[in-house]
Amino acid sequence: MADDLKRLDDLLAKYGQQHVLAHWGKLNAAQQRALKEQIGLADFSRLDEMHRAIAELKNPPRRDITPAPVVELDIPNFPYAPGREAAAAAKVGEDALLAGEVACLLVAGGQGTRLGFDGPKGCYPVMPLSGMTLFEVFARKLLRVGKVYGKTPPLYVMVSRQNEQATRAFFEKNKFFGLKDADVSFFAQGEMPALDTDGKLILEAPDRLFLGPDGHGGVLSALHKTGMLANMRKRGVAHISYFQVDNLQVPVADTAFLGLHITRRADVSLKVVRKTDPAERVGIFCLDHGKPSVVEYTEFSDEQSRQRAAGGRLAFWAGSIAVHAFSLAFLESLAGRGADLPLHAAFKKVPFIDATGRLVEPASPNAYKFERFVFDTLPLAKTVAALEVARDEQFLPLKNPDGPFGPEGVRNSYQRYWRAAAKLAWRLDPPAIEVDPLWCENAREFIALDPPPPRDASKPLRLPESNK
Ligand code: UD2
Repeated sequence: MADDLKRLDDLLAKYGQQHVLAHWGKLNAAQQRALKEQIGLADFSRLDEMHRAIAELKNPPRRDITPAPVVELDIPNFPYAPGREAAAAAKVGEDALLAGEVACLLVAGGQGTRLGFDGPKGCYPVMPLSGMTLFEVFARKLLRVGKVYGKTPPLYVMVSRQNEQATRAFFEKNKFFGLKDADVSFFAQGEMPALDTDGKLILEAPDRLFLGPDGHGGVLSALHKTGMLANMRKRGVAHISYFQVDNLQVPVADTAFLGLHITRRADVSLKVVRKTDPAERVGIFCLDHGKPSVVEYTEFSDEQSRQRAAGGRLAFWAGSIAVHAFSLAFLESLAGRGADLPLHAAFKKVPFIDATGRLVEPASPNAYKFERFVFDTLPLAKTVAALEVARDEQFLPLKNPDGPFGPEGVRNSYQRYWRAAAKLAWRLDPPAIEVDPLWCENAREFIALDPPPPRDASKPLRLPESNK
């Protein structure tokens, strides 16, 4: 072991990280092996990239931002109508679904720290009357696509080391919510270490470096490394519908959006909602040095956020809701180049062990964590298409323990939307409402389905009533 120790020490010395071995003498053989393995797997060449990301956080690069073109809503009032170009392309999206060319990609590797829920966020019982979980909602949305188009798109779920087991077990326990298990694939994203303010790697235990999920942008290398891109290609997939685990109202395979993406021959497409409050904290779709980009709100000055265009609306109004379509060929070409998306640093609280080996929970941020963002694919694309969608129809993320994006806030907004549909269809206002995602996707479809009025409109309403 003495040789081993010398070799590790030499390697770490090259990068100024010898403190990683500070507790070596107190470790048993198994712990020493574990730490040695972690060090062996660590890609120290990334330290330069991490330092660059910290430098960019402290001194953001100069941006040259201008508004970007978006296909806007045709009818901006409830129950809304998508932009004409997208509506006209919906048939192309339907054909892609009929041909089995679409896969759904759900990113669910985040730690959901803000929500404070003990378990993967997708296991959260979010629906107002049934308590259905987010994962089941998405599964039922997929089953609906299968019912309408004859083919259920395969589902690829990105998980992380922290939640992979719990996520798989939840799907298995629930028999994949009616999906075929062969149509559901889980794959784990990569991890990144954290650095303290002296540039030292953080140890979370005497025998373990801290490692956290590498951000939703880790999806690119994870799809490649785990063989999922090849798996998609083998299945005949050409287009990928990407969404986040927190968005209750997201359509999993929107034909107008997919149609626009395909007819424009876009590499990446995205959905945006209209920002009305300049201070809203969402990434903005814009051109940066002429290239389509999503720029975090933190990189906008107050003046830019408030800038008005002709007609008085916000110049930078297009808030990204983190819903994308990707062409498989584009993701394959990025993976083939071997280049990862850029790293972003964030200054966070990261528990660490002190010189005595005791775990310290810091009261304020103490270290840099690193993530990649999936929207950094935009500037790499030859063509990008952006579609405006109605906020209450398609964007309802569960993020926090309370407030508008907490469970109660989300259930209230959900019910406000569907009660508006009931009012339009029947002139009735049920006290509470839940709509089975397998039955109906949005208020326009609800009205087209022309369901019979409820037997008793004074009671909470679960639709369709035939479900009971
Ligand atoms: C993201 C966007 C924001 C807006 C918002 C919409 C960023 C930096 N910001 O904010 O502009 O579009 O979403 O809801 O993206 N995830 C992983 N692995 C990870 C980290 C996250 O799979 O390592 C997943 C996570 O499970 C979730 C999604 O990515 O489904 C979003 O993660 P988040 O909650 O960190 O994003 P947020 O709210 O900061």
